[in-house]
Amino acid sequence: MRILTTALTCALMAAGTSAHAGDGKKNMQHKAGMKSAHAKVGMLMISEAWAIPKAMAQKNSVAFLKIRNMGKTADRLVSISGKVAAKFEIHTMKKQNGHMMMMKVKGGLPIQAGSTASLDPSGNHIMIMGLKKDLMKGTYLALKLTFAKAGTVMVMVKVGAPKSGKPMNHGKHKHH
Ligand SMILES: [Cu+2]
Repeated sequence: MRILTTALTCALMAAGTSAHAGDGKKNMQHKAGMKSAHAKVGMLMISEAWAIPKAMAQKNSVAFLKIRNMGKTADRLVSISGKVAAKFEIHTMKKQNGHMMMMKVKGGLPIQAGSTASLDPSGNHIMIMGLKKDLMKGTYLALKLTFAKAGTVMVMVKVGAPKSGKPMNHGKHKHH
């Protein structure tokens, strides 16, 4: 129920701002002070953005989010950038020789029309590589997502697992 409520709130907020946007292609992001872990760009709705807390010394972390495509055409998440780390990659997990391996998604992550691409601890994720600061629980980090068609949008990613999130140890997976 929590997910539905969040989506609904987000839809209402987006609807509220669209009247003032003028340019339909402009990103309708929330003011930085609002610290909302969701955003909208074009027909894409980003929600439930969160990252695993890590100390800078641990070098890497992982972020998750959901992208809902309310449009009639498919899009792709092609790149991610941000100030907290040197590099960001879209990864997927595959079982190889009995081990879970992470691999870079080449050519971007597809987001089919009318569906939701879910990045969660069981599969696809945003790999945050080369941390430049600690990711402390309860803080937010800004990520810029670039889509092939919808363009770019900033999303505030909450550090710390959401209540519904299962605990996991991502660090134990073999990298590439
Ligand atoms: Cu990864």
